[in-house]
Amino acid sequence: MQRILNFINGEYVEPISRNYLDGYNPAIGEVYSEVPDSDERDVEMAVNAAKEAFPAWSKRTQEQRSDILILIAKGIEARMEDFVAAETNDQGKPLWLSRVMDIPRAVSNLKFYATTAMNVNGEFHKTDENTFNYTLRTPIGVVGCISPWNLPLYLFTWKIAPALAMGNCVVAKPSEITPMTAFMLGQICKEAGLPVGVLNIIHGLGPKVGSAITANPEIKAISFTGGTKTGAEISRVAAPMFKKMSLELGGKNPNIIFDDCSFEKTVKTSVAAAFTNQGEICLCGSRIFIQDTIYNKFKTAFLLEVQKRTVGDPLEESSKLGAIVSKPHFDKILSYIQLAKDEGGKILLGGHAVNLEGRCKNGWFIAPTVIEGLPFDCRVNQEEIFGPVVTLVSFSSEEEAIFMANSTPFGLAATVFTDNVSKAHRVAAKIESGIVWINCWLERDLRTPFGGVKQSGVGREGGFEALKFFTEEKNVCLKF
Ligand code: TXE
Repeated sequence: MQRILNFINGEYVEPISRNYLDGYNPAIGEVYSEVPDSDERDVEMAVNAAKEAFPAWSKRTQEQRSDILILIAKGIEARMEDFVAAETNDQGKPLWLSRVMDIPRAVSNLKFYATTAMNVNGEFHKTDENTFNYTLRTPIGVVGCISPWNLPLYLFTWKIAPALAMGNCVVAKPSEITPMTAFMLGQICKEAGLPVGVLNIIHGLGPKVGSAITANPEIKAISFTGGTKTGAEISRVAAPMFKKMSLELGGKNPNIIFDDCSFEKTVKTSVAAAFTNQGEICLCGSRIFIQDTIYNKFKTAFLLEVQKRTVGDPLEESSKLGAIVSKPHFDKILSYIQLAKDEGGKILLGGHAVNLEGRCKNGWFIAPTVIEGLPFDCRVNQEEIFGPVVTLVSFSSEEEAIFMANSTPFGLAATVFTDNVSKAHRVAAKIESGIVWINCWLERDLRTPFGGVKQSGVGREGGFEALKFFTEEKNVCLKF
């Protein structure tokens, strides 16, 4: 049984409560780790360590801080296979996906922000011959980073890297469902020479530990990724305390397919957008809108392609879908499949749990599920399922497609498939989302602003957006 510990002031320590939560390996459906059941006392300890470390860390040169982030990135690379195995055992995703996406992206996040931070400049505004302004950009102080279970180390580093790069000290909480790789990161940071107290990693329940981070008056900014309901709860606490907040929340992303698309590529990309990571990516295209002129042709080709996405043991290279991250989430997804039937949908493929033999016989697996015949505004087409479940809806006009795409409370990402460039730009401009991919999906340039509108979030991560979020700006006006 692997015991996970908090990482506070450069040391691995037990939670003050000495209590632990069960950590599951979703592929086998069994407890395999113990997760600290921390509380506000542990958060207090972490905040004190961060406060202690802040003066020296914030006074380091940018180059010194960036060098350490690069060493942390190299430390992960040196233990790549350990991190890959840990991520898959914890989250349930296929090993090959941890190896090509999650862990390499965590390394890229650290390297990207280490180098981008070297290019952050102040601004200069000359008002007249005797008056000019310059801006000073300074770190905020102690900041809180709270991350979800779908892309554990990928999103954990996506938050802590810019925070650390800009000279802040961090109290970070990974999801209690997938704590393993964040736990391993502490040792890598220590070996990289990150000074004690600069990064503190606390494990435990959201409403207990996450809310203690949100409510702690010494923590001046919160960067959160997770569900929309949780984002609202964090705002309720942090807004009256005038904390800076970056909220990356849920999605219910439309995938609009016009009849003038490059058909084969559209089918393959749509399947990837639907089922990568078991559909547990907030950017997944779960509502597929197909122009009626090609609806049946696309449906046939799409179903054929989905059938190649075998569900299996995440450790098998042949498995395209792995396990669902937790039993509660497994049950939630199955409940939405039942709801789809109740709402009059037709299950074209999947629609059930998958029972594997051998090692994974007690694991939590769901078949990739394709549903048609549902109205665009029913609950299944309006609420985030966050699993391997997509719906097919036909449309006739561009206006109808845009209207249905924009019909949900979310606005995170969208994909549009057409070879008509003016149509692509016209539709992209009208879709209510923070990200639009045209003839592609999950193409990520880390310099671009990342985030959603409506109930998909507040603020943007990525590039200079994240570096600005984790700093304060002061304008100095000089007249002589
Ligand atoms: O979120 P939860 P989940 C969304 C995704 C889905 C959700 C999946 O679309 O909706 O995140 O992650 C902690 N105060 N995105 O179910 O439950 C909790 O312990 C403070 C969007 O885990 O909200 C965990 O560490 N913290 C995103 C974290 O919040 C609390 C990309 C998230 O948990 C808390 C990825 C509380 N009261 C997933 N309650 C994007 N838009 O980029 C829980 N937590």
